[in-house]
Formats: sequence, structure tokens, C-alpha cells
Amino acid sequence: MNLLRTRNRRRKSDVAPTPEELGTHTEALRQALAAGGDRIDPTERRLATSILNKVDERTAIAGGHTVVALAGATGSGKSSLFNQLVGDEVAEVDARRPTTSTPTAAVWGSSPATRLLDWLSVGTRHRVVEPDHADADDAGLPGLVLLDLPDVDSTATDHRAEADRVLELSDIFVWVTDPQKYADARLHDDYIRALAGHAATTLVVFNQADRLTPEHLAACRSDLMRLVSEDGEREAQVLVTSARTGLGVPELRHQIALAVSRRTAAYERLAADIRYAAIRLRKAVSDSEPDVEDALDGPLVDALTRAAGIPTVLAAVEKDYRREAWARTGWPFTRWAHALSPDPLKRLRLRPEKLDTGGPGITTADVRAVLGRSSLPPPTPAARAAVDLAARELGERAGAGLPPRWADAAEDAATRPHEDVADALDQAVLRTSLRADKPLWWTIVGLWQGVLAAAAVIGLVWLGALAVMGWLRLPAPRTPMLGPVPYPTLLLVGGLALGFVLGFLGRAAARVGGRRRRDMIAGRLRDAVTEVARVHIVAPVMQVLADHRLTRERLDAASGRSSQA
Ligand SMILES: Nc1nc2c(ncn2[C@@H]2O[C@H](COP(=O)(O)OP(=O)(O)OP(=O)(O)O)[C@@H](O)[C@H]2O)c(=O)[nH]1
Ligand SMILES: [Mg+2]
Repeated sequence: MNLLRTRNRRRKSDVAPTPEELGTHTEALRQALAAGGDRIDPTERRLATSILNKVDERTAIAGGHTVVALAGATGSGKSSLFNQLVGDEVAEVDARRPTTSTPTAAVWGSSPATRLLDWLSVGTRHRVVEPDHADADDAGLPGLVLLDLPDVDSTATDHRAEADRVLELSDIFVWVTDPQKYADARLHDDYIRALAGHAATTLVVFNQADRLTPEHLAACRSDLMRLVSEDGEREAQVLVTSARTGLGVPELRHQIALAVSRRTAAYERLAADIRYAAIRLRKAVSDSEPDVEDALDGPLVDALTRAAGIPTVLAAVEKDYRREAWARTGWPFTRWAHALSPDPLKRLRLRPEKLDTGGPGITTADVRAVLGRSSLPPPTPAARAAVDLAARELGERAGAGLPPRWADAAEDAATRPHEDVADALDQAVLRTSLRADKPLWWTIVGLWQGVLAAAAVIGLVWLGALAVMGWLRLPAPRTPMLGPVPYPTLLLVGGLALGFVLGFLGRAAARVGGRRRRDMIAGRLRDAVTEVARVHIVAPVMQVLADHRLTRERLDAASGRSSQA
């Protein structure tokens, strides 16, 4: 992809980072790509990755060189100006069009810039040996790597591709144009406008000035300045030169020397590219994330609770409480009837019996949590549909206002296949203890029932003994009386009657207690189901939102915008 065609406009003042800032911005862009994952458009990711690679490669090459590229239309005089600047006939100049097909480099200074030129894949290299009497204007040229590029507009398309490739890697862009082509709209759009924002590192050269009369030249120059300004390069320098007469060449050399001596052009260019990638990626990220903090308070947990069969479990818990309460506090003479009714928790394989494992407090529930499933009925299609609906609604809420790829990710996270959720729910029910301390009133009432039953039995035996003695005509001992009522009769009737009444009250208390037990276990089970919802449905959705936020913050940091990083 040709980055030059799509470059955004940037303000000059945006582009002046220190190497440390460039490092921070680069790292931020890298983190943004990691956080964004596959929710970043693959084409944009490739673009950003190629820029990151470029930054890595360029910053790894030491030497402090500045790469200045002469680019423009065929025949504008790039090679001629190159030779003027080098002071030697290095590049081929010809009346044939196009002439230059591969780039030529000239390197000033003591270092041959071998690694840099290898990286630029520029094979033709020339070392410039500066004369001792170099004037003050040349003071900044050590460190300059000047490139003569192929043209960008000839019929040879590979010329343009090669020029674009090298321009992409260059630090300073010198646009060479001439009286015939300076107004070519396509060249303005594709290059000067596309590279606007590199004003600090862009020079526009109007060459072949010798071919115009002074009036004509002035008119063309102001016309070119207007066009360049319209391209967004308001502060770009427009220099007038003639490679034939040498007019303006010292000024061009001076301007290049100034830029090279600042030694910041490479960082500025790289920072501008990082910024450019970050701004592009930022367009596919929202300014905020939807608030789904209340996701666990709503219909999702309700739906999961029904799907987990928890109403069935709770009904069994309540019934079990009543059953056990009656067994312990009921009228002893009818208790046996309860023993015949089925155990509701056992039927669901949820009865928390102690196992004879010797381990402390291990219940069958704990073991089944590892080994298998409860016998809860599977969720009905309606319950399943309610879970799907609640999950989808959560996903839609989480994705609302997010760009499409993020919205899709949020919905996918909420509505992943829910087999694991069904299992997790079953396990959550199994792991939840249905046990609770035996109420004290069971023991007290149970004891009283024992006492009353014993009294009734004693009364019965006593009366029986009296009856037998009467029948045998034996003299009966005096039967103690409470008022008009003999003790044995009081014991029998009182024991039976009070026991019956106590049993009746116990049943009423068991109904109330059963409801309380049900509410308590309901709380536990709801917590367990809430945890399943959190782990399996809400957390993945939250993760998407957290990734989205991190991506945005990192992109803002990469582009130099304020960030909460
Ligand atoms: N009159 C005049 N002719 C020039 C000037 N600069 C270059 N030329 C001539 O224009 C023709 C093209 O010059 P080059 O330097 O080869 O142009 P180029 O931009 O390198 O062309 P390509 O390599 O095809 O892209 C040559 O015949 C040069 O002699 C100038 O300032 N004035
Ligand atoms: Mg040339």
C-alpha cells in the first residue's frame, strides 16, 4: 500500500519529538495494537505494523544521518541538482526521458552510512569528500545522505514504485519541479498534499529558472507558492534554482544544511508516521465505553437462575426442611407416616450426606462436584431462550455506540456457545452447601414430645395396671388425684393432648421455618449463579470494553493526545 497517497495533514508544531518521546509513542502504538487484537481492521493493522517495523529498523541504525530525497517529475532536473550539490557528475543526466531508474546516494561525512543505505536498498553510492575550505554554509552537511530518485510520473511504473518506496523511508523530502510541470494536479495531490505536515522537512524547488524571463519566473513562482499553500504546506519554502547556471543552488544547499544540522529530521519523520497510524486507528475506536456495571443485577442472573433449575432445588429445600422438622417435632404416634414420604433432596441427588471418608466435613455434594452432575432436570427450551436473550441484550448494550468490529466482539463475548455455562451452573448448584444448622426449637420441641409421650405411656401403663388389679379383685392402692382427676388419667390424656397440640404448632412453625430456610439457600444459590454469570458471560464482555478503553488510551498516547496512561 502506498502510504504517500493516504498521508494525513498534520500541523508543523505537532512534529518535534525527542527520541524519548518517539520511544514512548512507538511503545504506546504497539500496546494499542496488542490491546485491540483482531478487533482492529487487518489492513490498518498491517499499515501500523509496517510503520512500527520501520521505526524499529531506522532507530536501530546508529550514525545520526539524515536522509534527504530529491523527488519529482521526469526531466525536472533532479539528477542535475544532485550533481550540483555533490559537486561532481555522479548521477546520469540525459535528454532522454526517463533517465534515472534506480536511486543514487551521496554521503557526506566520515561515516559511509553502509547500514542505512543497505536498509534503504540503495546500491549506487558515492562518498562526498568535502574540501578543506568548505564555506560556513556547508557546516551542516556531514551526516547528509542525499538521494536522487527515479521520477514519479513517467510511463515506467516501476520508477514510481521505487520512488515511493524510498520516499517512505526518507527523512526530508525535496520536491523538484520545473516550468512545465509545476502545476500538475496529480503530482500535487499525490505528493505535496499527501505529505503535508512534513513542512519542517519539505522543500519545494522550482528548477530550470534559466528558461524563463524574470517576469515569467516571478509569475510562475507566486503561482507555485499559491498551489503549495493550497496543498496544506503554508510554511514550505519554495526555492528557485537552475541546475544549468547554478542559480539558487547555494541557497538549496544552505536549507538542506540547516535541516541536517538540527539532526531531528529522522525522529520527526518517524514520529509523524506513528502519529499518522495512531490517528487512523483512533477513528475506529469510540471516545467512551457503554456502562454495563449493572449487568449482574438484571435479567441475566434471573434467567440463569431459572435455567439452573434453582426453583426446583428451593422447593425441595423447603419441603426437606418441613419433612425433617415434622420428623423431629411431630406427634411421636404419627411420625412413622413421614418416614414413608420420599426425600426431595435425595431425589435430586442433592442431599448433603456426610461421607465416611474420614475427611473433615466432606459431603456427597462436594464429591459430586468433582465426579458428576446433579439430577436436576435440564433447562427447558424457554429457560434456555431466556438466557440467550438476556446475554444478547447484554452484548448489544455493551456494543452500543462502539465501532462495528468492537460491537461484534462485545456481542460475541456475551453470546458464545453456552455449553460451558450449563456445566458451570450445574457445578455451582452442586458446590453450594444446602446445609444449615439444625434449629434449636427442633431439639426442645422434640424433647417435650418425648416427655409428653412418656407421660402418656406411663399413664396408660398405670391405668392398665389398675384395671388388671380391679379385674383380679385385688385391693387397689389409693390413686393420687389432681383435683377431681386421677394422675394416671391426667398423664395419659394430658400427654396425648399436649403432644398432639405441640405437634400441630410444630407443623405451623415448620412451614415458616421452611420458607426462611428456602430464602437463605436462595441467597446462597443466587450468589453462586451470579458468580457463573460474572465469570462466563459478563467478564468476557467487560474484557472487550477494557481492551477498547486501553486501545483508545494507548492510541491517544501514541498520537501525543492527552491520555490517562
Ligand atoms: N535549461 C535547463 N535545463 C536543465 C536544468 N536542469 C536540468 N536540465 C536538463 O533537463 C534534462 C533532464 O535533467 P535530469 O537531471 O536528467 O532530470 P531528472 O529529473 O533527473 O529526470 P529523470 O531522471 O528522468 O527523472 C537534462 O537534459 C538536463 O540537462 C536547468 O536548470 N535548466
Ligand atoms: Mg534523473
